[in-house]
Amino acid sequence: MDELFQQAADTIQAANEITIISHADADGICATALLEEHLDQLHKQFSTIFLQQVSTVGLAHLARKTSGLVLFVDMGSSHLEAITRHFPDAVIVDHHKPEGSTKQLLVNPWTAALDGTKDACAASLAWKIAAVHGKPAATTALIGAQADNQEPFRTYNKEVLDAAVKKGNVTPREGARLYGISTKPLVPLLAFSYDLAIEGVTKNTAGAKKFLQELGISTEGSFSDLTEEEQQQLEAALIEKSTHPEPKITHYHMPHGEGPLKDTREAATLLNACGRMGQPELAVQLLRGFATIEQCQKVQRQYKTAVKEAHQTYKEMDLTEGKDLLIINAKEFLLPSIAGTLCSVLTRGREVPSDTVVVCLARNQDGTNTTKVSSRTLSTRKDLASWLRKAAASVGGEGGGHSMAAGAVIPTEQEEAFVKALL
Ligand SMILES: [Mn+2]
Repeated sequence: MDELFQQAADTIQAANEITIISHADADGICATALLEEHLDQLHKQFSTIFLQQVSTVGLAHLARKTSGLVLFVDMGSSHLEAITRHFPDAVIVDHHKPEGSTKQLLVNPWTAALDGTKDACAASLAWKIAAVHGKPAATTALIGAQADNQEPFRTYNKEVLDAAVKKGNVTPREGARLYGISTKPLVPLLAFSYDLAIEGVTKNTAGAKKFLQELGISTEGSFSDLTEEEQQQLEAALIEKSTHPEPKITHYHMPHGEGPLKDTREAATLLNACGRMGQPELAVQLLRGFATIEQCQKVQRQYKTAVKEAHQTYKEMDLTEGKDLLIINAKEFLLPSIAGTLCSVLTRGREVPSDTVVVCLARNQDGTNTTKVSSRTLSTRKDLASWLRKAAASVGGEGGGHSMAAGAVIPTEQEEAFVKALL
């Protein structure tokens, strides 16, 4: 791998014009922040395009808009042939399992007999590349690894962790499986850390309050307001009462951060919300110190509202009903990242019969002229993955997934033909 990092760093250094094409999730955002910072230090001209998903038809469209060196980040390994065909000058920095082969530079742990789900994420790979000629921020890479659930950290992720700890920018601390330790007041922290699963405390704010009172701990304020002794006492009590098989986790505290940027998990959640809301660039700016936490938290609240609104207004969208089937074409009125959530909410709710397949089409707003298709069902009668794959292929798109949750990407001008193919 060291040679790959070196080659990637040298290729970047030699390039005049660079386009980053990255995945709009927390890991892609962290990797992009590291690479953008690196490119700025090298005084390179660059632009960044974020995608919610990668597809052959989307890549063909993007190829017409890019020139110079194209850096694929946190994506691309599943579309090596299309990248080879459409992008003569590309470097792929990705940790997903490669499909097919490419003559272009592929920085991917799987090619070095490493496990891309554990040894490295896109952010830790980007960190390694940036570290060839510079000193990138290890905390940013660690947030990416946390976002992709790569714990326990090993290989390149461990290298990132060690670098952050050595600099005093991260303090690992074993404790209870609490979520929201740096942002939530104590009572909701206990009540809404669902994973702990404590009878009478989880999902029960009155119970959580009582639990604290019985320990003699103030119910006001937050976890960080407690003395070290109180923190230990509280966590020990929670671990003892928890019914989770692994009630302990390691919290990665970032002492120099603010609010959600004090904890790697909370940081990852914030970045993901910005990505889903179509604002991954803002999240990159936050990591690079050019945007505020308040700006990102506002987007996070908008995301929650958008899901609620989609549920309230879906009936006003273009609906097609078939046998045990509801197709919603939201067009540009719904963010594609919310479409899947809407399908889940509807199949789990009472508005549609329990064996209905819900399909939602929403247009990608990433300049690829594609439409994202999401589908969910609670019924086992139909294999959604093969059904969508076939329908998508018939209109020049591609699809796949699982039998009860699947997705597809199609050219936007084929929406009508695609809906017909589903009926
Ligand atoms: Mn990733």
